[in-house]
Amino acid sequence: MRSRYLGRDLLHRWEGNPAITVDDIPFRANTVFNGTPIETPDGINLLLRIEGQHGYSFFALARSTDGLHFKIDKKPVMVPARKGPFAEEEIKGIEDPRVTVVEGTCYVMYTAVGPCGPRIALAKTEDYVNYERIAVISEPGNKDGILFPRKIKDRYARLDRPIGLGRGSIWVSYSPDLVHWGDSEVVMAPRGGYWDDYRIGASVAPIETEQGWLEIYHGVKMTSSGPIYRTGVALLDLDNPSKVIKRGDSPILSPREEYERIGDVPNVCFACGAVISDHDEVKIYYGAADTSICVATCTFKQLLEDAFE
Ligand code: BMA
Repeated sequence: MRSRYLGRDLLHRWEGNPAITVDDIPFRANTVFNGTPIETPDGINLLLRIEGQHGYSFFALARSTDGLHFKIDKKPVMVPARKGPFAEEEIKGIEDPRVTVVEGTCYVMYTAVGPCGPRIALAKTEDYVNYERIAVISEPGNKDGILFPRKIKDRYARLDRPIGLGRGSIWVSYSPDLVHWGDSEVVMAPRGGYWDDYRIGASVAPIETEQGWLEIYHGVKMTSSGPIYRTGVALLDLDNPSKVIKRGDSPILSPREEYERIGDVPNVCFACGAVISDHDEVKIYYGAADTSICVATCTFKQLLEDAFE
């Protein structure tokens, strides 16, 4: 069937994009990107990845009542540990936070960049300002760790992206206590010839639906002028997420606008979280060109149905 979205994106870009740029940051910084939403009784906060002028990344908090217009706290909320057991692991910064609330606790999985490369780490917060580190939970060479919003068969579950043979695939792992992880299985690999043929990783915490876990992921295509990061969807089995029920052929968002094409890393739309309103409107937050944070929307029905056309 000929897709209704041929030649354009399923997601609708917010007219006010980019929602947050470095000009909105109330302290010196190089750039801001890859923010993850946290729903609060007062609205939607974003935990932002900020790259300082020194070159490494840390997190700041942006607050909003409408999920579109944000005000950023005057000081960063989480910076790389400089003493204690996490210091060595975060020596080159902390990146790409993803928030999931599980059984009422707000967890942040993030990338800790240490001397041997990126590892997945886990922290939790009660007030979005103070973060308690729990553990580093992967070996080096892993990124894009995201917790599922509930246990699966009595165990916590996460998606992540170990780099095997230089090509990252999405994997699932399980844990009884959030610290010890195992029973890892591959979920999806890059697809030769497609928009996601070089590398893929989970982007948004899996969304539970009656049909399965809806996963919004990123896929990379390598070109002669570098990678292109796009966003797509897959549906995973509720009891066994390593089983892919279906996977969208086409991306739902591709870099097209100037703010997605031009920046520190060109041609990047890198989602890090989504919020679904009571009216079934989905807001997806994504980093554009590693230089700003943008918002794109669609209806839940579009994500579940049209995205797989
Ligand atoms: C990925 C991550 C993201 C980044 C993206 C595009 O590997 O490191 O933080 O936005 O590359 O540069």
